Amino acid sequence: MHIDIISTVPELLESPLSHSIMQRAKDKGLLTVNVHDLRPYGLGKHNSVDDYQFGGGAGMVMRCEPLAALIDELKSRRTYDEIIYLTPDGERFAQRRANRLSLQNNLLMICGHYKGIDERIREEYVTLELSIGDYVLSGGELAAAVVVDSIGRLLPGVIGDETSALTDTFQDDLLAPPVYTRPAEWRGREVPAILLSGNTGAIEEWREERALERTEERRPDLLG
Ligand code: 6GU
Repeated sequence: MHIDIISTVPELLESPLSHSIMQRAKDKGLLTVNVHDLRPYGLGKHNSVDDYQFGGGAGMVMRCEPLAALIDELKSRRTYDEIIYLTPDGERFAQRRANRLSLQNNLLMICGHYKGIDERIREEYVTLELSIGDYVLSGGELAAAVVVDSIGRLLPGVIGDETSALTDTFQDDLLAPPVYTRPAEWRGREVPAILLSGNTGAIEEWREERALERTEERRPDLLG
């Protein structure tokens, strides 16, 4: 998969996408991510990318021309399956969408700042608008990093244990059961004996019960 990201603060995206599983995906050639700085496409001698909003009101709006110039350049090089705008008024991002996006080849993500981008860019180019939750971030970059991470780890071959992405919380609409590692006793707290029993059938049943119990307690909304 290839992902292009348009940003006025490309530095914000470097670190989160350069470690751990994301770095492994890149090293294995399964994922390439290019962050494109919008600033050189800005207008005038100050490379302006934003302006006051028509009709008045606080907050700047990102202008059409710089975004269009960069998007057109990128579109001339690739055919995108989705052009995604990260925005708090977008569709709430969830695992189902991550699963679907992980099957695509080319994605373009646009990170807005200030009051957002001119509505006409959304009409002209954007095919999918995503929000990562009901709170406001100062820009789309951290949201883009969240979306890229959640997609990247689903690409076949990225996670060592091929089954582990499938047993995640949310993958089957249940929260994950508790997990333990050595030592078997720590500060007087013992690992549930069943997990040491070697009885794989009983262990699987125990995990399903704990997952259901935890979901009922913490996220009954997931059970519908
Ligand atoms: Cl995608 N962008 C911004 N700026 N804030 C957000 C968001 C996105 N999702 C939740 N809050």
